[in-house]
Amino acid sequence: MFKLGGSSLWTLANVLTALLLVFAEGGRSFPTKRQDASLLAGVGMADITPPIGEIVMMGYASLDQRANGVHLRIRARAYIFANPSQPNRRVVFVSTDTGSASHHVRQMAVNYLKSKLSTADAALYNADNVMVSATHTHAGPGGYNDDFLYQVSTLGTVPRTREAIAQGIAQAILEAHRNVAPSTVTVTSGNLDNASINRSKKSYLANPAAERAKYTSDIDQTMVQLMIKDGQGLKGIVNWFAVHPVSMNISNPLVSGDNKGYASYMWELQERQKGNSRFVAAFAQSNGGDISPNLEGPRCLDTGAVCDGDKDSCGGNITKCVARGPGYAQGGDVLSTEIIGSRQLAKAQELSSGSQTTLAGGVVDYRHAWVKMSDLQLEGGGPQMCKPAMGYSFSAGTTDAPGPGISWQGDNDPNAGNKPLFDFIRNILKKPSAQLVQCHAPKPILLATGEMDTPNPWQPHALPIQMFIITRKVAIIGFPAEITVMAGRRMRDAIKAQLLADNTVDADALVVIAGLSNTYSSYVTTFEEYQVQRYEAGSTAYGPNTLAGHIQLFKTLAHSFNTTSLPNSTPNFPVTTQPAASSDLNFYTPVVLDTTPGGKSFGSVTAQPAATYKSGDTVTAHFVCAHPRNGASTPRTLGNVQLPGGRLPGGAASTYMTVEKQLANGQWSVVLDDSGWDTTYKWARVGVAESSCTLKWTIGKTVPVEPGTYRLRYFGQNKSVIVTLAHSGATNAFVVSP
Ligand SMILES: *[C@@H]1O[C@H](CO)[C@@H](O)[C@H](O)[C@H]1NC(C)=O
Ligand SMILES: *[C@@H]1O[C@H](CO)[C@@H](O)[C@H](O)[C@H]1NC(C)=O
Ligand SMILES: *[C@@H]1O[C@H](CO)[C@@H](O)[C@H](O)[C@H]1NC(C)=O
Ligand SMILES: *[C@@H]1O[C@H](CO)[C@@H](O)[C@H](O)[C@H]1NC(C)=O
Ligand SMILES: *[C@@H]1O[C@H](CO)[C@@H](O)[C@H](O)[C@H]1NC(C)=O
Ligand SMILES: CC(=O)N[C@H]1CO[C@H](CO)[C@@H](O)[C@@H]1O
Repeated sequence: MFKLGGSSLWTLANVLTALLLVFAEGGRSFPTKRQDASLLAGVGMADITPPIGEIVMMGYASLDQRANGVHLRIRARAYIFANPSQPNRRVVFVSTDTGSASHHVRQMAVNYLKSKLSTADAALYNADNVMVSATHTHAGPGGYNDDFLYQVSTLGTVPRTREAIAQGIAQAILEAHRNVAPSTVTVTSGNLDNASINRSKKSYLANPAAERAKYTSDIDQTMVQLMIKDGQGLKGIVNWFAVHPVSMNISNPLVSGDNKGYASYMWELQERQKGNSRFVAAFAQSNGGDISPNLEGPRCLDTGAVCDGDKDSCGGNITKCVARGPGYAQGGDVLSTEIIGSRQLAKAQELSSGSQTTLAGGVVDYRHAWVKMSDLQLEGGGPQMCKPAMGYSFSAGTTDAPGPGISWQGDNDPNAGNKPLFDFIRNILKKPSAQLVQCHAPKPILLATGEMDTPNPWQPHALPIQMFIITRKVAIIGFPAEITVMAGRRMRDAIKAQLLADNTVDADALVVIAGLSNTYSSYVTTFEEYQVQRYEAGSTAYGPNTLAGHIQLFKTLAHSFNTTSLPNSTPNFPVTTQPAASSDLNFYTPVVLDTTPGGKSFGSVTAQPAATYKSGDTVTAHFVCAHPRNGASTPRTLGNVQLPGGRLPGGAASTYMTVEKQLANGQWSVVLDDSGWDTTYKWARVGVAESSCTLKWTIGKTVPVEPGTYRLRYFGQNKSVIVTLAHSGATNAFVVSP
């Protein structure tokens, strides 16, 4: 979800301020194909956690929600597939724990990757065969988006965020590249109950009754899973299920992969505990545009009553109406994340032990094109797409995180004159042209993004569209937006029909939508849902026919698997070039100086843990610390402690904290870092340049712990005008009993 959040007028004022500021393997050989191998496959994973410390999270677009700590480190998970008869024709699927994807970041990742490979191997990868799909967690730091509307919601671009994500993607692909080997790749699907609800039922009900009658539910329960095995056992899985990772709410300040990140973490942890350290499990996004994990539905914050269904408000106030997750009463959003993550994990593991279709024979292939959306004309003399624009209800948000209450979902009366203030501010930015207003009707335009190109385009004019086929059994659509359940079903059906008509796939083939791939262009609803103008429709960028346009484009792409080449540029398929990278502009003040309270040094402990704990308890300690944007600690700077296998236990390149166990010889050994579910690191600014950090460890929550003597350690880097220095601090030792 993306909305003008927090206090929306302030956000609009912010946009204005922002604008004012602006104006002032060739030849590689493989072992001979084994009897059970069906494809070549490789898997890899890497940390992508960007700098934290006052960086706005991408997703809720609330300037108040800053990344000020780490719960679960975010990751890129990469998978390479090829047919053994064409080992150099590869497809690379990458799922990232990010709010959205960026074509600029993907290009940077491909460039990093190529720089690490031989010329022959570098030729195997390019942006055309690499698909990067965001899980859509709302708990990842922003600063990487391609277009200004999304950039401004996170206070601009942060070059180090882009680099961290791009380098992590490249690292994950590199790891996968190195272990590409004959494997048995299978696919299976099933239905997951009780992990999602539809948050825009009124929109869904606008779809034709005959169409709705084909389905049992207003959610998409389909879970599709690829599984990769070889002689050594389970190597990886890629799972697609449609649900928003908004279990962690708009107040959460800690980096997290949310429910999908939790599912990945838990399965990978279980395999590591069995000694299978190479296993990578992606829980990727699909057609979850209108799907919430907050199963208890929208309730009034003050009374707990069910909200009024028409406007999702409490007596007219939408800000009070917030959906509750299943853990609301017992454990807040962390428990809700665990519940929704565990349900996805349980179904995924059930699928992994059920019957499978083996992917063998048939080609593994890809298609990619850049198309200029507003030049696209529907076939048969149909209407043309609109330049992008966002509607009033875009600012209403959803019941997962409502807006400020100036607009509401379902605001589709352009003549009501109900927002004189909005219109006033909007018109300072850009009064929408009459043509734009007409094209988007009945959407009342809040932001004429398609007519705003300063300092960068506010929304994309051109979109990357991409498709993979993996044998005759699986097709993957790299969809550059969030798509609703019914819109996604129409898309899948249309693509399947095209692929079947071309005899490109078998009748039992599965077509998967990989949501939020390669860039971000907000939402896509059906034409009928668009008329209702709830949040998702108000955020459907290219007008009422946006879905029809995408279906036409992807059908053309699908058909090109049969004709071997893409058509030349025409109004029906307006191919264009990749847009230039946008300028790196941001409104963050740099960290200039870190200071400590009188008499204290960096790393001194201001609140010690207790002397003894039992498994299940939470250990807490407070430290005098420095701004986390200066950096964490790497294994190299960790000092005189033993690291398991020479690297951090969570596999990340750096950490803000460790849990250490005392060995018989008195030395300390790292058992946990900041990357897992059992630890949290949280920073807070004190006064002007002082900082306080809180470290927590819930003993044995997911990683079993032996009784013994332990300590918590904090790591940071303090900055003066000229130099940044690493420092650390440790708590007193404490005893953990069973
Ligand atoms: C709506 O509810 C929010 C949250 O409880 C509150 O802050 C705000 O004042 C309310 N607005 C009106 C107009 O009552
Ligand atoms: C769904 O989950 C809730 C708890 O979140 C539980 O109370 C309910 O029984 C579950 N329903 C089904 C059908 O499993
Ligand atoms: C988010 O969840 C936490 C508990 O996990 C709660 O304290 C907080 O009030 C919630 N925020 C909102 C906006 O609901
Ligand atoms: C295209 O489809 C036709 C009809 O099924 C088939 O005969 C032909 O081989 C396909 N061409 C390609 C290039 O796949
Ligand atoms: C950073 O902290 C270290 C350790 O406390 C201290 O020796 C050093 O002087 C500090 N550097 C600056 C620039 O404040
Ligand atoms: C058909 C269906 O799944 N309907 C559900 C839609 O979501 C609401 C909660 O918002 C449920 O009560 C319905 O059962």
